[in-house]
Amino acid sequence: IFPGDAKAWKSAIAKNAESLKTDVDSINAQIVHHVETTLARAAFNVDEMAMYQAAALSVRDRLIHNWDVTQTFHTQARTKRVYYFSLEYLLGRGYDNALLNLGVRQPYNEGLKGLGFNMEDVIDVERDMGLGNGGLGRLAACYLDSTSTLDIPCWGYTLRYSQGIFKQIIDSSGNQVEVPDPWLENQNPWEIPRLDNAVEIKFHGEATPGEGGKGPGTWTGGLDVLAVPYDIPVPGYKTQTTNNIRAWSARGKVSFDLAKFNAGDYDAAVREAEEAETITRVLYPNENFDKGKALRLKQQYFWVAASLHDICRRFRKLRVPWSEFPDYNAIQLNDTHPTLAIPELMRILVDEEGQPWDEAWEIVRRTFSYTNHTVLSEALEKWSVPLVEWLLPRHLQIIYEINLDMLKDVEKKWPNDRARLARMSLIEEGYPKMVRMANLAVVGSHRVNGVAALHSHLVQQDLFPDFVEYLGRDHFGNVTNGVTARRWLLQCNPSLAKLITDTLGSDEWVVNLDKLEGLTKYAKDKAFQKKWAACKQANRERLCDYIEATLGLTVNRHALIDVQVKRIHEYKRQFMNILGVIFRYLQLKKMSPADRKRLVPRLSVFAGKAAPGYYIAKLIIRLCNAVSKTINADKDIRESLSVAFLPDYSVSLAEIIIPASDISEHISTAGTEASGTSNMKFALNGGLLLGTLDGANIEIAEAVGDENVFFFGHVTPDVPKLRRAHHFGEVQYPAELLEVVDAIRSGMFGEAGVFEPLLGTLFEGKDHYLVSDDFLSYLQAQKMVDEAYVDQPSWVEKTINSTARMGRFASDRAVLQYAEEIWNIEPIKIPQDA
Ligand code: CJB
Repeated sequence: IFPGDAKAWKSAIAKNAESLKTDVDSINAQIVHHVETTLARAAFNVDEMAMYQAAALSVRDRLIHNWDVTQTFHTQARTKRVYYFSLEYLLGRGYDNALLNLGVRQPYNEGLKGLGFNMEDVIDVERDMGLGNGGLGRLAACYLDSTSTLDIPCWGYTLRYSQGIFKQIIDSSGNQVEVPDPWLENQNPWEIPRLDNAVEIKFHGEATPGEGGKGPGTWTGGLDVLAVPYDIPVPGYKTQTTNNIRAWSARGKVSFDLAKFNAGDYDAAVREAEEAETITRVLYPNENFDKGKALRLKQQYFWVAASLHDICRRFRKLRVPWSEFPDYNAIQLNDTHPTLAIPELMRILVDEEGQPWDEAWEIVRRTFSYTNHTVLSEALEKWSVPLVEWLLPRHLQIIYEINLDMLKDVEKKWPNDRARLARMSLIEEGYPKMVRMANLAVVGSHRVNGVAALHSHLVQQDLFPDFVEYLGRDHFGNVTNGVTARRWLLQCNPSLAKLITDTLGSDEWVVNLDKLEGLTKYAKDKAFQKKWAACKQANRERLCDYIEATLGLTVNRHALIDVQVKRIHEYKRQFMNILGVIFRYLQLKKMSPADRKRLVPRLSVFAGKAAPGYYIAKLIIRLCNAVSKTINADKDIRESLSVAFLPDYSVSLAEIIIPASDISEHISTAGTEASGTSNMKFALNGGLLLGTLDGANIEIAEAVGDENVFFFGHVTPDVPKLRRAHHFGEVQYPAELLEVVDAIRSGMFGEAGVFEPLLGTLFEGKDHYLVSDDFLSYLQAQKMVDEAYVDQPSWVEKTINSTARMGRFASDRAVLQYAEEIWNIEPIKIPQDA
């Protein structure tokens, strides 16, 4: 195995491993090594950023070591691997997480102290890896953490965007302004460039179908672009397993055209390279919305083609028949974004590997499975046929062939049912015709799942009823989302984590979240309640400090903290929340100072980004800021109510906000939020939920008890008839809502006219998300929160019980369910001597 002298290698490897010892002195030596050599700095010249970089590089050395061992072991053991295809990985910061997972946070803490640095300050200079928009990308990050922790061989595949999610600034009028996210500016210690593993990806060109449509076809000519992989190691918690996220970056095949340069055409000399690099220049900043831009389709193909190329190359080395491909590879499609992988694998199998069409199709279906993350029609991906034909001519032929087979089959089962054929076709008729990516994902997979019980039901009932009939019920299922307790409790809430570990006598809950159940015993225990409440207060203070530092706003540090943080979207109804805040403000204004004092003081916290082109969502942000300006400036009210819109919501900001919350709002119109995952994080951190009967809220209440969740609003089956009532103008608007609308129109919160388009969404048949229908019930729920909070012992008991019963929302549970029910893969522990 070793070139040259095996003894020399072995001794060098052993020595090198020794340099990774975890006592404080060794750790400091490793850090100083990077200060002196990698950063080329002297001790007097080390600031917090340099210290972060050096410490992170020393952690990276450990990660790479474990990564090497893991990958070598998996390869030699010929294990099956899962490939999680996700266009987004919202990883956040890596340093603290890696320290905790590697079990070296304590010695690093001490080491840094000795070198004159404070751990929290060093952690704070790290930039988030923001390669995602919201829930979908963060879910992928949690799942990768779980696969490593559970010793399940897994690789994530994604794109390495030069610009991740934009940075949000709020201007003086309260508007969102987007500025680029320079996450790579200071170099990223968490990625390993693999420049020698680049892959060529083709676009455009000419295609001919194979004989009879099913024989091997050809695809020639066209434009080649290079895909360069960057690997991000993902450490498991206290295990050597370190899985990988491979992120592709686009490069021109020729970085510089010397002939054109010599001819004096300087622009043309670099143009091709620049055009290629555009493919991975920026993450599309839309969530739950499909814009149908050509560059996005290019991104999608570039990504899945490079990833499949990689997977197939690895598979060929096994030297087994292609029919065994699904025994070694499971590919999870995270939403429809990677659906082109289905025709691409068909192309590889049929055109390049000479596999018969029907056998290739069998391999494809056994390999892929598809997770749906939304039922919102504006988010369902469709690509225009002319666009697909122009960019990927061979793939369009393959899609047509798949469609023909399916439609013939459907026709056999349901003769002369043209309407059914039209509904199920992979091609939607119209001008232009469109390829329906979800239909393709459904037929090209062996399993389709939604992400919460209600959502999975709606996926079957509303989105794919014909496919349920055609493919059978077993083709569809549910895997309720989950979150990793490593980041979302152990890391973000160290004081509560410590209290839990001390109380349970073990930290086993970190890898077996059901163990939290043991806390219920202490829910009524006064001494324990006191400690529990003290953790919340400390987290509250931390958030108040942050608010003061970023907004210059001093708030009542004993106020109930009411949080809504997530992408800004009409269906998530931040609008209803801020209307409720205004209502509270108007009530407070009418009260005597004594009555005001009796009411539980509130701090309403908002954060979230709006897609740059989403006008109404941006107006919601503006309204939140306008309302906060008026309320926070009102001296009479200040102690009772304040409002903070925190700019630039991110994973690391969530880590500060979530542990501090008393109430968090998950108030989407019933049937619109597929699952939600922040609801799980809040409940896990001893916050109660105020929500609608939507997404995972329902299952959370089942787990923690209805008495520990504040529900309100209409249920999913009510929605169509309420929408109809709006359409026919048969709606009674509650006086409370009209009073709030009048207040906005009066100019109480600045230029009234600015908000007219937003207010317009409530009236004249436009209230698609039923804010007016749920508003009264929302206010009542808020009143119940106020009343419940007064009885502190009972409130704290609720929060303890709620944390204690959140075990089933661990991403570990979700990943194990995928492994057993969908991927057919077993955990495999890396032996000590590997
Ligand atoms: N989701 O974040 C996104 N982006 C999309 O384009 C579609 C859905 C969200 O995915 C989360 C993870 O499954 C869900 O919890 C959330 O409800 C959904 O909106």
